[in-house]
Amino acid sequence: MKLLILAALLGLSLAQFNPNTRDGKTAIVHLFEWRWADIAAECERYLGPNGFGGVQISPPSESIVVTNPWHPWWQRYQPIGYNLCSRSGNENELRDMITRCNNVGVNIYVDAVINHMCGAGGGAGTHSSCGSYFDANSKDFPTVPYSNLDFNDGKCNTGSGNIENYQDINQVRNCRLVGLLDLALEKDYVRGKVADYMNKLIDMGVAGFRVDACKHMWPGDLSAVYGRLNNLNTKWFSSGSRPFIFQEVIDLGGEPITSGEYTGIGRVTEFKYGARLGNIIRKWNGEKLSYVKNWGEGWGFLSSDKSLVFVDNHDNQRGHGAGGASIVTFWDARLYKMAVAFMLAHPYGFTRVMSSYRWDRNIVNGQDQNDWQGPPSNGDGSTKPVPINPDSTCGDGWVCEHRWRQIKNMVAFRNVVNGQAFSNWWDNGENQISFSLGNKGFLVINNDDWELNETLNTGLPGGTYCDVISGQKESGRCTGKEVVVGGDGRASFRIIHFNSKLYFIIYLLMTFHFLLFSLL
Ligand code: AAO
Repeated sequence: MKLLILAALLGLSLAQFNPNTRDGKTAIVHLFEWRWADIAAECERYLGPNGFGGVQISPPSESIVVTNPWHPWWQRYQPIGYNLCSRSGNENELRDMITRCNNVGVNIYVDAVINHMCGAGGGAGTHSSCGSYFDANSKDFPTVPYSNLDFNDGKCNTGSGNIENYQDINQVRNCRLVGLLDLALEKDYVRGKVADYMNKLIDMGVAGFRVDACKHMWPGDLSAVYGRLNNLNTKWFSSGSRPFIFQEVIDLGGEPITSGEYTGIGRVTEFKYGARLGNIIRKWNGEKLSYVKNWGEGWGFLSSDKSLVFVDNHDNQRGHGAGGASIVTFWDARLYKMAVAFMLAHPYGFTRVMSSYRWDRNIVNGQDQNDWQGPPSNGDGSTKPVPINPDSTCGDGWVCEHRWRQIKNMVAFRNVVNGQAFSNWWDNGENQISFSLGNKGFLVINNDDWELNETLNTGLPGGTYCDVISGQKESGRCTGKEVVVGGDGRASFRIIHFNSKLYFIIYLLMTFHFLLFSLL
Protein backbone atom coordinates (compact mmCIF):
# COMPACT_ATOMS: atom_id res chain seq x y z
CA MET A 1 0.00 0.00 0.00
CA LYS A 2 2.75 2.41 1.02
CA LEU A 3 4.62 1.50 -2.10
CA LEU A 4 1.57 2.19 -4.20
CA ILE A 5 1.13 5.63 -2.67
CA LEU A 6 4.81 6.38 -3.17
CA ALA A 7 4.53 5.34 -6.83
CA ALA A 8 1.48 7.54 -7.26
CA LEU A 9 3.29 10.49 -5.70
CA LEU A 10 6.34 9.93 -7.86
CA GLY A 11 4.10 9.65 -10.89
CA LEU A 12 2.51 12.95 -10.01
CA SER A 13 5.77 14.75 -9.43
CA LEU A 14 7.03 13.49 -12.77
CA ALA A 15 3.83 14.24 -14.65
CA GLN A 16 5.24 17.12 -16.65
CA PHE A 17 2.63 17.05 -19.38
CA ASN A 18 0.98 20.40 -18.77
CA PRO A 19 2.36 23.20 -20.98
CA ASN A 20 1.52 25.73 -18.26
CA THR A 21 0.15 28.15 -20.83
CA ARG A 22 -1.73 31.11 -19.42
CA ASP A 23 -5.52 31.50 -19.96
CA GLY A 24 -5.81 28.06 -21.57
CA LYS A 25 -3.85 29.07 -24.67
CA THR A 26 -3.33 26.20 -27.03
CA ALA A 27 -0.36 26.71 -29.37
CA ILE A 28 3.29 27.63 -29.18
CA VAL A 29 5.66 28.85 -31.87
CA HIS A 30 9.27 27.84 -32.53
CA LEU A 31 11.13 31.08 -33.31
CA PHE A 32 14.04 29.17 -34.81
CA GLU A 33 17.37 31.02 -34.45
CA TRP A 34 15.79 34.32 -33.40
CA ARG A 35 17.79 36.67 -31.18
CA TRP A 36 16.54 37.09 -27.60
CA ALA A 37 15.98 40.82 -28.11
CA ASP A 38 13.73 40.12 -31.11
CA ILE A 39 11.76 37.45 -29.25
CA ALA A 40 11.16 39.83 -26.34
CA ALA A 41 9.79 42.44 -28.73
CA GLU A 42 7.71 39.84 -30.59
CA CYS A 43 6.10 38.65 -27.35
CA GLU A 44 5.00 42.19 -26.54
CA ARG A 45 3.93 43.43 -29.95
CA TYR A 46 2.54 40.26 -31.53
CA LEU A 47 2.48 36.94 -29.67
CA GLY A 48 0.77 38.16 -26.50
CA PRO A 49 -1.93 40.19 -28.30
CA ASN A 50 -2.61 37.34 -30.76
CA GLY A 51 -3.07 34.53 -28.27
CA PHE A 52 0.16 32.56 -28.71
CA GLY A 53 0.85 30.50 -25.58
CA GLY A 54 4.62 30.37 -25.76
CA VAL A 55 7.86 30.28 -27.71
CA GLN A 56 10.33 27.44 -28.20
CA ILE A 57 13.74 29.07 -28.35
CA SER A 58 16.96 27.77 -29.93
CA PRO A 59 19.54 26.32 -27.50
CA PRO A 60 20.77 29.11 -25.17
CA SER A 61 23.85 27.20 -23.95
CA GLU A 62 27.37 28.07 -25.06
CA SER A 63 28.21 26.14 -28.21
CA ILE A 64 31.06 25.50 -30.58
CA VAL A 65 31.47 28.00 -33.42
CA VAL A 66 31.88 26.30 -36.78
CA THR A 67 33.35 28.25 -39.70
CA ASN A 68 33.47 25.46 -42.29
CA PRO A 69 30.69 25.53 -43.36
CA TRP A 70 30.14 29.16 -42.34
CA HIS A 71 28.23 29.38 -39.04
CA PRO A 72 25.72 26.58 -39.74
CA TRP A 73 22.51 26.58 -37.68
CA TRP A 74 23.47 23.19 -36.26
CA GLN A 75 26.52 24.48 -34.39
CA ARG A 76 24.12 25.28 -31.53
CA TYR A 77 23.43 21.56 -31.09
CA GLN A 78 27.07 21.16 -30.03
CA PRO A 79 27.36 22.61 -26.52
CA ILE A 80 30.75 23.19 -24.95
CA GLY A 81 29.29 24.27 -21.60
CA TYR A 82 26.22 25.68 -19.90
CA ASN A 83 27.05 29.38 -19.86
CA LEU A 84 24.00 31.17 -21.20
CA CYS A 85 25.71 32.82 -24.07
CA SER A 86 24.84 32.02 -27.65
CA ARG A 87 24.37 33.42 -31.10
CA SER A 88 20.95 34.69 -29.93
CA GLY A 89 22.39 36.80 -27.13
CA ASN A 90 23.94 36.82 -23.68
CA GLU A 91 22.53 35.92 -20.28
CA ASN A 92 21.18 39.42 -19.58
CA GLU A 93 19.34 39.49 -22.88
CA LEU A 94 17.97 36.00 -22.21
CA ARG A 95 16.75 37.04 -18.77
CA ASP A 96 15.18 40.22 -20.16
CA MET A 97 13.38 38.18 -22.82
CA ILE A 98 12.04 35.62 -20.34
CA THR A 99 10.79 38.39 -18.06
CA ARG A 100 9.16 40.46 -20.78
CA CYS A 101 7.49 37.46 -22.44
CA ASN A 102 6.20 36.19 -19.10
CA ASN A 103 4.85 39.63 -18.29
CA VAL A 104 2.61 39.51 -21.38
CA GLY A 105 1.53 35.90 -20.73
CA VAL A 106 3.83 34.22 -23.24
CA ASN A 107 5.84 31.24 -21.97
CA ILE A 108 9.39 30.38 -22.90
CA TYR A 109 10.43 26.75 -23.59
CA VAL A 110 14.13 26.03 -23.86
CA ASP A 111 15.65 23.60 -26.33
CA ALA A 112 17.89 21.64 -23.92
CA VAL A 113 20.82 19.78 -25.48
CA ILE A 114 21.86 17.38 -22.71
CA ASN A 115 22.67 14.14 -24.52
CA HIS A 116 26.08 15.25 -25.68
CA MET A 117 28.66 17.99 -26.03
CA CYS A 118 30.33 19.01 -29.30
CA GLY A 119 31.55 16.65 -32.03
CA ALA A 120 34.60 14.52 -31.29
CA GLY A 121 36.37 16.33 -34.08
CA GLY A 122 35.59 19.76 -32.61
CA GLY A 123 39.22 20.53 -31.82
CA ALA A 124 40.63 22.60 -28.97
CA GLY A 125 40.55 26.32 -28.37
CA THR A 126 38.20 29.19 -27.74
CA HIS A 127 36.11 28.90 -30.91
CA SER A 128 32.91 28.95 -28.86
CA SER A 129 30.01 31.35 -28.63
CA CYS A 130 31.36 33.08 -25.48
CA GLY A 131 35.00 32.43 -26.12
CA SER A 132 35.35 29.81 -23.34
CA TYR A 133 38.14 27.30 -23.75
CA PHE A 134 37.39 23.63 -24.44
CA ASP A 135 39.21 20.60 -25.80
CA ALA A 136 37.14 18.01 -27.64
CA ASN A 137 40.19 15.77 -28.15
CA SER A 138 40.72 15.22 -24.43
CA LYS A 139 36.99 15.69 -23.63
CA ASP A 140 37.76 18.62 -21.39
CA PHE A 141 34.99 21.18 -20.90
CA PRO A 142 36.28 23.30 -18.01
CA THR A 143 33.34 25.69 -17.67
CA VAL A 144 31.02 22.85 -16.52
CA PRO A 145 33.44 21.14 -15.73
CA TYR A 146 33.27 17.80 -17.59
CA SER A 147 36.31 15.60 -18.11
CA ASN A 148 36.91 12.37 -20.01
CA LEU A 149 35.35 10.53 -17.02
CA ASP A 150 31.94 11.94 -17.88
CA PHE A 151 31.43 10.37 -21.29
CA ASN A 152 30.05 7.06 -22.48
CA ASP A 153 32.75 5.90 -24.85
CA GLY A 154 33.78 2.90 -22.70
CA LYS A 155 30.29 1.48 -23.09
CA CYS A 156 30.03 1.86 -26.85
CA ASN A 157 30.86 -1.27 -28.80
CA THR A 158 31.04 0.00 -32.39
CA GLY A 159 34.31 0.33 -34.24
CA SER A 160 33.76 3.98 -35.07
CA GLY A 161 32.42 4.96 -31.65
CA ASN A 162 29.37 6.28 -33.45
CA ILE A 163 25.84 4.90 -33.74
CA GLU A 164 25.98 2.59 -36.73
CA ASN A 165 22.78 0.60 -36.36
CA TYR A 166 19.49 1.95 -35.01
CA GLN A 167 18.31 -1.63 -34.45
CA ASP A 168 20.80 -1.94 -31.54
CA ILE A 169 19.42 -0.18 -28.47
CA ASN A 170 22.77 -0.08 -26.69
CA GLN A 171 24.45 1.59 -29.63
CA VAL A 172 21.72 4.17 -29.96
CA ARG A 173 22.06 5.17 -26.32
CA ASN A 174 25.73 4.62 -25.52
CA CYS A 175 27.48 5.53 -28.76
CA ARG A 176 27.93 8.91 -30.39
CA LEU A 177 25.08 10.41 -32.40
CA VAL A 178 26.75 11.69 -35.60
CA GLY A 179 30.10 11.84 -33.76
CA LEU A 180 28.84 13.99 -30.85
CA LEU A 181 30.60 13.29 -27.52
CA ASP A 182 28.02 11.27 -25.58
CA LEU A 183 27.51 12.24 -21.93
CA ALA A 184 27.26 9.49 -19.28
CA LEU A 185 23.89 10.51 -17.91
CA GLU A 186 23.80 7.55 -15.53
CA LYS A 187 26.48 9.34 -13.47
CA ASP A 188 25.13 11.30 -10.54
CA TYR A 189 27.66 14.03 -11.24
CA VAL A 190 26.51 14.48 -14.84
CA ARG A 191 22.84 14.41 -13.84
CA GLY A 192 23.60 17.10 -11.28
CA LYS A 193 25.29 19.38 -13.80
CA VAL A 194 22.46 18.96 -16.30
CA ALA A 195 19.82 19.60 -13.60
CA ASP A 196 21.73 22.70 -12.40
CA TYR A 197 21.65 24.08 -15.95
CA MET A 198 17.93 23.45 -16.34
CA ASN A 199 17.15 24.74 -12.85
CA LYS A 200 18.95 27.99 -13.52
CA LEU A 201 16.62 28.52 -16.48
CA ILE A 202 13.56 27.50 -14.45
CA ASP A 203 14.47 30.02 -11.79
CA MET A 204 14.83 32.68 -14.48
CA GLY A 205 11.20 31.94 -15.41
CA VAL A 206 11.07 29.44 -18.26
CA ALA A 207 7.98 27.21 -18.40
CA GLY A 208 9.58 24.03 -19.71
CA PHE A 209 11.90 22.29 -22.13
CA ARG A 210 12.12 20.61 -25.48
CA VAL A 211 14.63 17.90 -24.65
CA ASP A 212 16.86 17.17 -27.63
CA ALA A 213 17.81 13.67 -28.83
CA CYS A 214 15.91 11.71 -26.14
CA LYS A 215 16.08 8.48 -28.13
CA HIS A 216 19.78 8.55 -27.33
CA MET A 217 19.28 8.71 -23.55
CA TRP A 218 17.92 5.99 -21.26
CA PRO A 219 14.43 6.89 -19.99
CA GLY A 220 15.54 6.05 -16.44
CA ASP A 221 18.38 8.59 -16.64
CA LEU A 222 16.03 11.26 -17.97
CA SER A 223 13.50 10.51 -15.29
CA ALA A 224 16.20 11.00 -12.65
CA VAL A 225 17.11 14.39 -14.14
CA TYR A 226 13.48 15.53 -14.39
CA GLY A 227 12.95 14.48 -10.79
CA ARG A 228 15.63 16.98 -9.74
CA LEU A 229 14.03 19.93 -11.47
CA ASN A 230 12.62 22.81 -9.46
CA ASN A 231 9.02 23.90 -9.61
CA LEU A 232 8.34 26.89 -11.83
CA ASN A 233 8.99 30.45 -10.67
CA THR A 234 5.97 31.57 -8.61
CA LYS A 235 6.33 35.11 -9.89
CA TRP A 236 4.45 33.91 -12.97
CA PHE A 237 3.22 30.36 -12.28
CA SER A 238 1.05 28.91 -9.56
CA SER A 239 2.89 27.28 -6.74
CA GLY A 240 3.84 23.66 -7.34
CA SER A 241 3.78 23.92 -11.16
CA ARG A 242 6.14 21.45 -12.82
CA PRO A 243 8.20 22.33 -15.90
CA PHE A 244 6.59 21.18 -19.14
CA ILE A 245 8.71 18.48 -20.77
CA PHE A 246 8.45 17.55 -24.43
CA GLN A 247 10.98 15.04 -25.61
CA GLU A 248 12.35 14.72 -29.11
CA VAL A 249 12.04 11.05 -30.06
CA ILE A 250 11.76 10.26 -33.75
CA ASP A 251 9.56 7.18 -34.04
CA LEU A 252 8.19 6.43 -37.47
CA GLY A 253 8.12 2.73 -36.63
CA GLY A 254 10.60 0.01 -37.54
CA GLU A 255 13.06 0.55 -34.68
CA PRO A 256 13.28 -1.19 -31.29
CA ILE A 257 13.18 2.12 -29.38
CA THR A 258 9.67 3.56 -29.40
CA SER A 259 8.29 6.90 -28.29
CA GLY A 260 6.00 5.02 -25.88
CA GLU A 261 9.03 4.37 -23.66
CA TYR A 262 9.13 8.08 -22.87
CA THR A 263 5.47 9.00 -22.42
CA GLY A 264 5.55 8.14 -18.72
CA ILE A 265 7.93 11.01 -18.00
CA GLY A 266 6.78 13.80 -20.32
CA ARG A 267 5.20 14.48 -23.67
CA VAL A 268 6.86 13.26 -26.85
CA THR A 269 7.14 14.84 -30.29
CA GLU A 270 4.83 12.84 -32.59
CA PHE A 271 6.78 12.69 -35.87
CA LYS A 272 4.19 10.48 -37.54
CA TYR A 273 1.81 13.44 -37.53
CA GLY A 274 3.64 15.68 -40.00
CA ALA A 275 4.88 12.79 -42.14
CA ARG A 276 1.36 11.37 -42.61
CA LEU A 277 -0.31 14.76 -42.94
CA GLY A 278 2.20 15.66 -45.66
CA ASN A 279 1.23 12.58 -47.67
CA ILE A 280 -2.45 13.41 -47.28
CA ILE A 281 -2.16 17.06 -48.25
CA ARG A 282 0.09 16.19 -51.22
CA LYS A 283 -2.24 13.31 -52.15
CA TRP A 284 0.70 10.93 -52.34
CA ASN A 285 0.48 7.12 -51.98
CA GLY A 286 -3.26 7.26 -52.62
CA GLU A 287 -3.86 9.22 -49.41
CA LYS A 288 -7.02 11.32 -49.21
CA LEU A 289 -8.22 14.02 -46.87
CA SER A 290 -11.40 12.05 -46.24
CA TYR A 291 -9.28 9.40 -44.45
CA VAL A 292 -8.59 11.76 -41.52
CA LYS A 293 -12.03 11.13 -40.03
CA ASN A 294 -10.35 9.20 -37.19
CA TRP A 295 -7.16 11.33 -37.12
CA GLY A 296 -5.14 10.95 -33.93
CA GLU A 297 -4.91 7.77 -31.87
CA GLY A 298 -6.89 6.05 -34.65
CA TRP A 299 -3.84 6.50 -36.86
CA GLY A 300 -1.53 4.85 -34.33
CA PHE A 301 -0.34 8.14 -32.87
CA LEU A 302 0.48 8.58 -29.18
CA SER A 303 -2.43 9.50 -26.98
CA SER A 304 -3.42 13.12 -27.43
CA ASP A 305 -2.43 14.25 -23.94
CA LYS A 306 1.06 12.78 -24.38
CA SER A 307 1.92 14.25 -27.75
CA LEU A 308 3.35 17.45 -29.16
CA VAL A 309 2.44 17.91 -32.81
CA PHE A 310 3.71 20.02 -35.70
CA VAL A 311 3.56 20.10 -39.49
CA ASP A 312 7.34 20.53 -39.88
CA ASN A 313 10.28 21.22 -37.58
CA HIS A 314 13.71 22.82 -37.94
CA ASP A 315 15.22 19.48 -38.99
CA ASN A 316 12.74 17.96 -41.39
CA GLN A 317 11.96 21.20 -43.20
CA ARG A 318 15.50 20.92 -44.63
CA GLY A 319 15.92 17.14 -44.87
CA HIS A 320 17.49 16.49 -41.44
CA GLY A 321 15.86 14.20 -38.88
CA ALA A 322 13.04 12.16 -40.35
CA GLY A 323 9.88 12.45 -42.35
CA GLY A 324 11.25 12.60 -45.84
CA ALA A 325 9.97 14.49 -48.83
CA SER A 326 6.32 14.41 -47.74
CA ILE A 327 6.89 17.07 -45.07
CA VAL A 328 5.05 20.27 -46.04
CA THR A 329 6.87 23.54 -45.37
CA PHE A 330 6.61 27.25 -46.12
CA TRP A 331 8.24 26.52 -49.48
CA ASP A 332 4.81 25.13 -50.51
CA ALA A 333 2.87 28.01 -49.02
CA ARG A 334 -0.64 27.09 -50.18
CA LEU A 335 -0.40 23.48 -49.02
CA TYR A 336 1.32 24.61 -45.85
CA LYS A 337 -1.52 26.93 -44.85
CA MET A 338 -3.96 24.09 -45.41
CA ALA A 339 -1.90 21.66 -43.30
CA VAL A 340 -1.39 24.14 -40.45
CA ALA A 341 -5.07 25.14 -40.55
CA PHE A 342 -6.06 21.49 -40.24
CA MET A 343 -3.64 20.92 -37.37
CA LEU A 344 -4.84 23.97 -35.47
CA ALA A 345 -8.51 23.13 -36.00
CA HIS A 346 -8.20 19.47 -35.04
CA PRO A 347 -8.35 18.78 -31.29
CA TYR A 348 -5.57 16.16 -31.27
CA GLY A 349 -2.30 16.97 -29.47
CA PHE A 350 -0.56 20.07 -28.17
CA THR A 351 0.38 22.15 -31.20
CA ARG A 352 3.60 23.89 -32.23
CA VAL A 353 3.80 26.30 -35.16
CA MET A 354 7.13 26.62 -37.02
CA SER A 355 8.68 30.01 -37.82
CA SER A 356 11.61 29.81 -40.21
CA TYR A 357 14.15 31.74 -42.23
CA ARG A 358 14.79 31.32 -45.95
CA TRP A 359 17.95 29.64 -47.16
CA ASP A 360 19.35 29.00 -50.64
CA ARG A 361 17.51 25.74 -51.08
CA ASN A 362 19.21 23.60 -53.70
CA ILE A 363 18.00 20.04 -53.87
CA VAL A 364 20.20 17.69 -55.87
CA ASN A 365 19.13 14.02 -55.98
CA GLY A 366 16.81 14.56 -53.04
CA GLN A 367 19.52 16.16 -50.89
CA ASP A 368 19.53 19.88 -50.07
CA GLN A 369 23.08 21.12 -50.66
CA ASN A 370 22.49 24.11 -48.40
CA ASP A 371 20.72 22.36 -45.53
CA TRP A 372 23.40 23.72 -43.19
CA GLN A 373 22.86 27.45 -43.81
CA GLY A 374 22.37 29.48 -40.69
CA PRO A 375 19.94 32.35 -40.10
CA PRO A 376 20.12 35.69 -41.94
CA SER A 377 23.43 37.06 -40.74
CA ASN A 378 26.03 39.75 -41.13
CA GLY A 379 29.44 39.20 -42.73
CA ASP A 380 30.98 38.19 -39.39
CA GLY A 381 28.34 35.48 -38.86
CA SER A 382 26.32 37.38 -36.26
CA THR A 383 22.56 36.90 -36.57
CA LYS A 384 20.56 39.73 -38.08
CA PRO A 385 17.60 41.25 -36.24
CA VAL A 386 14.09 40.52 -37.52
CA PRO A 387 12.74 43.68 -39.17
CA ILE A 388 8.94 44.07 -39.33
CA ASN A 389 7.50 45.52 -42.55
CA PRO A 390 4.59 47.98 -42.57
CA ASP A 391 2.26 45.17 -43.74
CA SER A 392 3.24 43.14 -40.65
CA THR A 393 5.36 40.59 -42.56
CA CYS A 394 9.03 40.10 -41.71
CA GLY A 395 12.01 41.24 -43.77
CA ASP A 396 15.63 40.20 -44.33
CA GLY A 397 14.86 36.54 -45.11
CA TRP A 398 12.85 35.78 -41.98
CA VAL A 399 9.70 33.91 -43.09
CA CYS A 400 7.58 34.41 -39.97
CA GLU A 401 4.92 31.82 -40.85
CA HIS A 402 3.31 32.65 -37.50
CA ARG A 403 2.51 36.11 -38.90
CA TRP A 404 0.76 34.77 -41.99
CA ARG A 405 -2.84 35.88 -41.56
CA GLN A 406 -4.27 32.39 -41.97
CA ILE A 407 -1.93 30.87 -39.38
CA LYS A 408 -2.27 33.73 -36.90
CA ASN A 409 -6.07 33.52 -37.17
CA MET A 410 -6.06 29.77 -36.73
CA VAL A 411 -4.09 30.09 -33.49
CA ALA A 412 -6.87 32.36 -32.23
CA PHE A 413 -9.45 29.89 -33.61
CA ARG A 414 -7.87 27.03 -31.63
CA ASN A 415 -8.06 29.07 -28.43
CA VAL A 416 -11.76 29.78 -29.09
CA VAL A 417 -12.68 26.15 -29.79
CA ASN A 418 -10.48 24.67 -27.06
CA GLY A 419 -12.24 21.77 -25.35
CA GLN A 420 -15.13 21.67 -27.83
CA ALA A 421 -16.21 18.34 -29.27
CA PHE A 422 -15.08 17.20 -32.71
CA SER A 423 -18.44 16.69 -34.45
CA ASN A 424 -20.58 16.92 -37.61
CA TRP A 425 -17.98 15.17 -39.75
CA TRP A 426 -18.67 15.32 -43.48
CA ASP A 427 -16.59 14.19 -46.44
CA ASN A 428 -17.13 13.49 -50.12
CA GLY A 429 -15.06 10.31 -50.08
CA GLU A 430 -12.17 12.18 -51.69
CA ASN A 431 -10.48 15.41 -50.54
CA GLN A 432 -13.34 17.57 -49.37
CA ILE A 433 -14.06 17.53 -45.65
CA SER A 434 -15.74 19.56 -42.96
CA PHE A 435 -16.21 19.30 -39.22
CA SER A 436 -17.37 21.38 -36.29
CA LEU A 437 -15.81 22.10 -32.94
CA GLY A 438 -18.88 22.07 -30.71
CA ASN A 439 -20.92 25.18 -31.43
CA LYS A 440 -17.87 27.46 -31.59
CA GLY A 441 -16.12 26.82 -34.88
CA PHE A 442 -16.40 25.06 -38.20
CA LEU A 443 -13.84 24.07 -40.83
CA VAL A 444 -14.32 23.13 -44.45
CA ILE A 445 -11.47 22.23 -46.79
CA ASN A 446 -11.49 21.54 -50.50
CA ASN A 447 -8.33 19.82 -51.68
CA ASP A 448 -9.95 18.21 -54.74
CA ASP A 449 -9.44 19.46 -58.27
CA TRP A 450 -13.10 20.32 -58.54
CA GLU A 451 -15.55 22.63 -56.91
CA LEU A 452 -17.11 22.03 -53.52
CA ASN A 453 -20.78 23.00 -53.60
CA GLU A 454 -22.63 21.78 -50.52
CA THR A 455 -25.03 22.71 -47.79
CA LEU A 456 -23.36 21.57 -44.58
CA ASN A 457 -24.23 21.30 -40.93
CA THR A 458 -21.92 23.74 -39.15
CA GLY A 459 -23.14 23.08 -35.61
CA LEU A 460 -23.09 26.85 -35.12
CA PRO A 461 -26.00 28.93 -33.80
CA GLY A 462 -27.76 30.87 -36.57
CA GLY A 463 -26.01 34.12 -37.50
CA THR A 464 -23.34 35.69 -39.62
CA TYR A 465 -19.76 34.44 -39.39
CA CYS A 466 -16.38 35.56 -40.66
CA ASP A 467 -14.18 33.25 -42.68
CA VAL A 468 -10.87 33.65 -40.86
CA ILE A 469 -8.86 32.34 -43.80
CA SER A 470 -9.86 34.89 -46.45
CA GLY A 471 -9.95 37.66 -43.87
CA GLN A 472 -10.87 38.29 -40.29
CA LYS A 473 -13.21 40.26 -38.08
CA GLU A 474 -12.27 43.92 -37.79
CA SER A 475 -14.39 46.66 -36.21
CA GLY A 476 -17.40 44.35 -36.15
CA ARG A 477 -17.15 43.43 -39.84
CA CYS A 478 -15.57 40.61 -41.84
CA THR A 479 -12.67 41.77 -44.01
CA GLY A 480 -12.97 38.50 -45.97
CA LYS A 481 -15.81 36.16 -46.78
CA GLU A 482 -18.98 36.27 -44.71
CA VAL A 483 -21.19 33.23 -44.27
CA VAL A 484 -24.78 33.17 -43.06
CA VAL A 485 -25.74 30.17 -40.96
CA GLY A 486 -29.46 29.39 -40.74
CA GLY A 487 -31.40 28.67 -37.58
CA ASP A 488 -30.94 24.94 -38.27
CA GLY A 489 -27.13 25.32 -38.23
CA ARG A 490 -26.84 24.73 -41.96
CA ALA A 491 -25.03 26.92 -44.45
CA SER A 492 -24.18 26.75 -48.15
CA PHE A 493 -20.61 26.61 -49.28
CA ARG A 494 -19.15 26.96 -52.70
CA ILE A 495 -15.38 26.68 -52.83
CA ILE A 496 -13.70 27.00 -56.15
CA HIS A 497 -10.78 24.66 -56.53
CA PHE A 498 -7.29 25.93 -57.02
CA ASN A 499 -6.78 24.56 -60.50
CA SER A 500 -10.05 25.89 -61.85
CA LYS A 501 -9.80 27.93 -65.03
CA LEU A 502 -12.06 30.41 -63.33
CA TYR A 503 -9.73 30.63 -60.40
CA PHE A 504 -8.29 34.02 -61.16
CA ILE A 505 -11.65 35.57 -61.93
CA ILE A 506 -13.46 34.14 -58.99
CA TYR A 507 -10.67 34.41 -56.51
CA LEU A 508 -11.54 37.94 -55.45
CA LEU A 509 -15.25 37.26 -55.25
CA MET A 510 -15.04 33.90 -53.65
CA THR A 511 -12.39 32.71 -51.32
CA PHE A 512 -9.12 30.98 -51.02
CA HIS A 513 -9.53 27.27 -51.57
CA PHE A 514 -11.00 26.54 -48.19
CA LEU A 515 -13.06 28.26 -45.60
CA LEU A 516 -13.42 28.19 -41.92
CA PHE A 517 -15.28 30.13 -39.38
CA SER A 518 -15.21 31.35 -35.88
CA LEU A 519 -17.91 33.24 -34.04
CA LEU A 520 -18.33 36.88 -34.98
C1 AAO B 1 26.70 18.02 -37.48
C2 AAO B 1 27.06 17.54 -38.88
C3 AAO B 1 27.52 16.09 -38.83
C4 AAO B 1 28.68 15.94 -37.83
C5 AAO B 1 28.22 16.45 -36.47
C6 AAO B 1 29.31 16.41 -35.41
O1 AAO B 1 25.94 17.67 -39.73
O2 AAO B 1 27.95 15.71 -40.12
O3 AAO B 1 29.03 14.58 -37.73
O4 AAO B 1 27.78 17.81 -36.59
O5 AAO B 1 30.38 17.21 -35.79
C7 AAO B 1 21.79 18.81 -35.70
C8 AAO B 1 21.98 18.46 -37.17
C9 AAO B 1 23.18 17.57 -37.39
C10 AAO B 1 24.42 18.15 -36.74
C11 AAO B 1 24.11 18.26 -35.24
C12 AAO B 1 25.28 18.79 -34.41
O6 AAO B 1 20.81 17.86 -37.65
O7 AAO B 1 23.40 17.46 -38.80
O8 AAO B 1 25.54 17.32 -36.98
O9 AAO B 1 23.01 19.19 -35.09
O10 AAO B 1 25.72 20.00 -34.90
C13 AAO B 1 18.60 11.53 -35.25
C14 AAO B 1 18.31 11.75 -33.77
C15 AAO B 1 17.58 13.04 -33.51
C16 AAO B 1 18.26 14.21 -34.22
C17 AAO B 1 18.33 13.88 -35.70
C18 AAO B 1 18.98 15.00 -36.50
O11 AAO B 1 17.58 10.66 -33.25
O12 AAO B 1 17.59 13.26 -32.11
O13 AAO B 1 19.11 12.69 -35.87
N1 AAO B 1 17.59 15.49 -33.96
C19 AAO B 1 18.10 16.42 -32.90
C20 AAO B 1 17.99 17.88 -33.32
C21 AAO B 1 18.99 18.16 -34.43
C22 AAO B 1 20.40 17.98 -33.91
C23 AAO B 1 20.53 16.91 -32.92
C24 AAO B 1 19.48 16.15 -32.47
C25 AAO B 1 21.85 16.76 -32.25
O14 AAO B 1 16.68 18.18 -33.65
O15 AAO B 1 18.81 19.45 -34.96
O16 AAO B 1 21.27 17.68 -35.02
O17 AAO B 1 21.84 17.67 -31.15
C26 AAO B 1 16.42 7.85 -38.31
C27 AAO B 1 16.24 7.73 -36.81
C28 AAO B 1 16.27 9.05 -36.12
C29 AAO B 1 17.46 9.88 -36.57
C30 AAO B 1 17.37 10.04 -38.10
C31 AAO B 1 18.49 10.90 -38.65
O18 AAO B 1 15.24 8.32 -38.94
O19 AAO B 1 15.00 7.12 -36.53
O20 AAO B 1 16.35 8.84 -34.72
O21 AAO B 1 17.41 11.15 -35.94
O22 AAO B 1 17.44 8.75 -38.67
O23 AAO B 1 19.70 10.25 -38.47
C32 AAO B 1 13.20 7.10 -42.40
C33 AAO B 1 12.96 6.38 -41.08
C34 AAO B 1 13.38 7.26 -39.93
C35 AAO B 1 14.82 7.58 -40.10
C36 AAO B 1 14.93 8.35 -41.40
C37 AAO B 1 16.30 8.82 -41.70
O24 AAO B 1 12.34 8.23 -42.52
O25 AAO B 1 11.60 6.08 -40.98
O26 AAO B 1 13.16 6.63 -38.70
O27 AAO B 1 14.51 7.52 -42.48
O28 AAO B 1 17.15 7.72 -41.91
